[in-house]
Amino acid sequence: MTVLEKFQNGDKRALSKIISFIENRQDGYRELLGKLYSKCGHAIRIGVTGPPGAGKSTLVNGLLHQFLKANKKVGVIAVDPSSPFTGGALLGDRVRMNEFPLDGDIYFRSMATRGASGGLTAATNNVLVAMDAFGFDVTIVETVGVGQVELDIIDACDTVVVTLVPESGDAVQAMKAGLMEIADVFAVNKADRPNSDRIVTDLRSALEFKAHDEHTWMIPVIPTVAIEKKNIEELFEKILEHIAFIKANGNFETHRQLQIEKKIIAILKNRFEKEIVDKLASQVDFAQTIEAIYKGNADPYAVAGDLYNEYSKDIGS
Ligand SMILES: Nc1nc2c(ncn2[C@@H]2O[C@H](COP(=O)(O)OP(=O)(O)OP(=O)(O)O)[C@@H](O)[C@H]2O)c(=O)[nH]1
Ligand SMILES: [Mg+2]
Repeated sequence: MTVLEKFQNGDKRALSKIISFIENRQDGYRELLGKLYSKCGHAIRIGVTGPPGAGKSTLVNGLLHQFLKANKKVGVIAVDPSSPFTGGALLGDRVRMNEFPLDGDIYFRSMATRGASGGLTAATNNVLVAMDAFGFDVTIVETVGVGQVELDIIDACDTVVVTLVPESGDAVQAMKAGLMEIADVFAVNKADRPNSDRIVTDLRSALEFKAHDEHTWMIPVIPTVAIEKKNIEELFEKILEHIAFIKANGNFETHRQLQIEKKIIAILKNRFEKEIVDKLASQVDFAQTIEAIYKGNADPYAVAGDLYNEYSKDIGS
């Protein structure tokens, strides 16, 4: 049996191999992804983001138990934040792996991003496609909400859970960080800590102020204590409610279609960029050009303009 056949038979080791193959962009990965694309579209995508150590993994763990109870198969991706503060993705995975049997309905994968530059959004999306095609009902992506890349990853999800803690500050800070725009559900975790009521009330009243009517999803704010599995069921239900809400009002479909458009553009950009860079590197003597610009005999706009004109002629032919 080929790896793909094993994958289609539900072999998780084959899934892991296929994910590595895609992640490493081995020869033929595009064709493979093409095949997988035609088999996906079934799994819902949940993003869980928030500051380092907010309790995202613990929350995800709690949600997994809820999904298992509902007889759902779940694939989880932990996007390693490459952060010197946490560096905990591997250990985290190990702990959770022990809790959920390898042959069960839960599958974990962490994205090897340490030291990697760029391409993380595409790689994560591709892994989501592989998990979807494998037959998971739900996929969950955990990221540390820091930069644009993480925001892009989260943007591909149907429902985004933003995790905050009592120490995260107030609603104004959440607004400044753009969290109001990306959150579909707020979890204020570590609600066992002092002053957790304050941020909950604060967020709720800030959200009330946002323009809304009966067609708007009202972002719920749920205090949780992930280590004690407190309010996890409520969080789980809000996630399902949000999915049902966007499916009913058409936003689910619109958002998915927008993701497809973004994907096509990303593939094109990637291929053009690579082609152009390769061509320039083989044909242009940059040293001479740089020297000329440095000496004031040319300017970078004119040089880039000439190169652009020359190359776009080629594309048109
Ligand atoms: N007091 C308290 N501690 C919690 C709670 N939830 C999680 N923790 C603890 O907070 C620490 C971080 O939890 P994680 O679930 O690893 O947090 P994370 O957000 O996934 O962390 P990174 O992935 O490293 O950013 C662990 O020591 C947890 O046991 C909670 O509700 N209350
Ligand atoms: Mg974590």
